Amino acid sequence: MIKSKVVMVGSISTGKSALVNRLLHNEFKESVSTTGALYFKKSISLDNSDVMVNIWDTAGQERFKSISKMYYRNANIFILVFDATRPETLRDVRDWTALIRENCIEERYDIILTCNKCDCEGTEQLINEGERMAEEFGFDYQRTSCKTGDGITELFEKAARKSIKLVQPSNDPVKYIEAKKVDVAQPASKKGCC
Ligand SMILES: Nc1nc2c(ncn2[C@@H]2O[C@H](COP(=O)(O)OP(=O)(O)O)[C@@H](O)[C@H]2O)c(=O)[nH]1
Ligand SMILES: [Mg+2]
Repeated sequence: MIKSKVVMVGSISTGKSALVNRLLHNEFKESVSTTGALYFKKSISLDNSDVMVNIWDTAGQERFKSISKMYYRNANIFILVFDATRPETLRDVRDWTALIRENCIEERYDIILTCNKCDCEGTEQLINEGERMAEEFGFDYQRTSCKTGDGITELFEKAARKSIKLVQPSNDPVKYIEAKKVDVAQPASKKGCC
């Protein structure tokens, strides 16, 4: 079975934990506190295959946009969430994108920009702005509401489908070996000069 590491990122209170909660328990709570377990597993069935997604949620450290390096390591999919009721969270998407790029130089990853809280009133404009930003960056775009459940299945199925493309075990073994060689060579050559 294909395994994929899916990381929830985005500014605080955008609904990252609520999205995970919807996926796992199909429920919505007005106040969820993100403490305790931050790592979840779920098997997602697609037409021809099952994908085991390992979902990493953050617990408040996203407030400082400094999530631990272990979140980025071997990450395949980033679900980058903004809140359709708060424009600043869409502006933050640029910072999150830069952070992902800096931290995932060697990973093969993909990003799904997720516009959450689409059930709220007056969100049309931000929903559209989000779509334009997704086009600008070349990301997939998904609207969601944890309150109504809209878009949640689509979001995680998208993540699973993208994972298959990224993590095919025998995708390109030669490239994989070359990538490993580069990994080992860099620190060794640094050692040599100092
Ligand atoms: N109306 C509405 N509220 C939401 C939605 N998703 C999350 N919330 C609320 O937004 C707040 C923050 O959600 P949370 O999952 O803790 O955000 P996180 O900090 O990104 O993990 C909570 O009060 C949620 O109930 C949504 O789709 N619609
Ligand atoms: Mg949370």
